[in-house]
Amino acid sequence: MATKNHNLSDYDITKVPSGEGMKVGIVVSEWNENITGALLAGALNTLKLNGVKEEDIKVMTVPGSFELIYGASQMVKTGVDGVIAIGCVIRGDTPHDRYICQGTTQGLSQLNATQDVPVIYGLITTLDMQQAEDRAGGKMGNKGDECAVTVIKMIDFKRRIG
Ligand code: DLZ
Repeated sequence: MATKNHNLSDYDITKVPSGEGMKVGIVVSEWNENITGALLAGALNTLKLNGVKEEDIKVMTVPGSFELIYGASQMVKTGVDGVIAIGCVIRGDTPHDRYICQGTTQGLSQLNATQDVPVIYGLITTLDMQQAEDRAGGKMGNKGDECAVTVIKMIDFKRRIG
């Protein structure tokens, strides 16, 4: 469970398989770009730190988090071994944000369960901008780092399971 002021993105680098030879697609939402840009930077940094080569990473942007579903569904067809979907939905004055979160979460879940490559959930859903900043390189870590470690582990899982 998430706890206050704890870096949620800490990981043991010795437990992460080498990412060498892995091809990773990243789909990034342009909404709340200050946050999604920081998440992307974290993901890229951690992928490279764990052996994924720059030329094996494909980054595409989509307008908003809701478009991550279509973006990820197209990205999986490009020959990548795994996809990270990055977005940030911040609570607004109407319930609109909740529909975006639900729709995006369901869409990405469905893709993850039905496609041949793993789709990693890099959507942060927060009550305000401060909470988003805390999770995009702030005191709670960087969700992008966590997604990078997760995609490497899931690609490795697929390779091991055969
Ligand atoms: C419309 C909208 C709103 C209100 N808020 C966000 C948000 O906080 N984060 C985000 O990624 N996207 C938001 N969007 C845009 C939708 O995701 C989507 O792009 C539009 O509804 C068009 O399909």
